[in-house]
Amino acid sequence: MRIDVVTLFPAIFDSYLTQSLLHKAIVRGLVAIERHDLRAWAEDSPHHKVDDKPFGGGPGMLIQVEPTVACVREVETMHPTPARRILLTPQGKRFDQRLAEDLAGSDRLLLLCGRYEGFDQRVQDILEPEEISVGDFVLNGGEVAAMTIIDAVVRLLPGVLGDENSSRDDSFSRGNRLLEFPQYTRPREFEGHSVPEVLLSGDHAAIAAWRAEQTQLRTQARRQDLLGEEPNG
Ligand code: 6GU
Repeated sequence: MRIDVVTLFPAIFDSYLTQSLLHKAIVRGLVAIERHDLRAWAEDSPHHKVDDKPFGGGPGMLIQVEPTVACVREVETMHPTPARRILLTPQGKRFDQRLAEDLAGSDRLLLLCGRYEGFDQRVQDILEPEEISVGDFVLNGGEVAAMTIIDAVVRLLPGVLGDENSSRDDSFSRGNRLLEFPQYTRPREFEGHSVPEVLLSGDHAAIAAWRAEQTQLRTQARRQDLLGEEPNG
């Protein structure tokens, strides 16, 4: 998969792309992630300004249509694979595991990160991106949302996770829309808190039954909304 990220703050991604799982996936050639600084497409060359005040008044600044459209068009020509265009905005469709699984099936994503009060509406009208939000709260910009999407999608790509920690049984994945059961490792006892006996019993059927029960109890207590949903939907 190739992921192009258009942003006013490419450096926000620096440490994220050079650590841990993401770094390994990039080094192994399973994903290529390219950042593009929108300011490089600014009309005004000394200041590289890409924002202006909203017509009709109101607080804040909007990202302008000309540099954004020029940038997206040029970035798309940098590679022959057609891109699925995504604009990160709190007005978008809510991101979830099902959408992550859907995006993981694409060969190329183009993520457009907004800042300030957002983009001139003509960016959406002309480029017709899918609009995605990562939740009902407001971030200072789309960069953290873009990293959220990249993180959720890349771990689903074939070969990124080893077999021993496959994403198949993750909470919210297609096969499993419930919360995960609690897990324990050594020591068996810490500050009076013991590991449940059943997990030390070696009785695999009893362990599986306990875990299934914990999954139900947790989901019931915390996320009743998940129990109403049909699996594999
Ligand atoms: Cl995608 N962007 C911003 N700025 N805020 C958000 C968001 C996106 N998703 C939730 N809040």
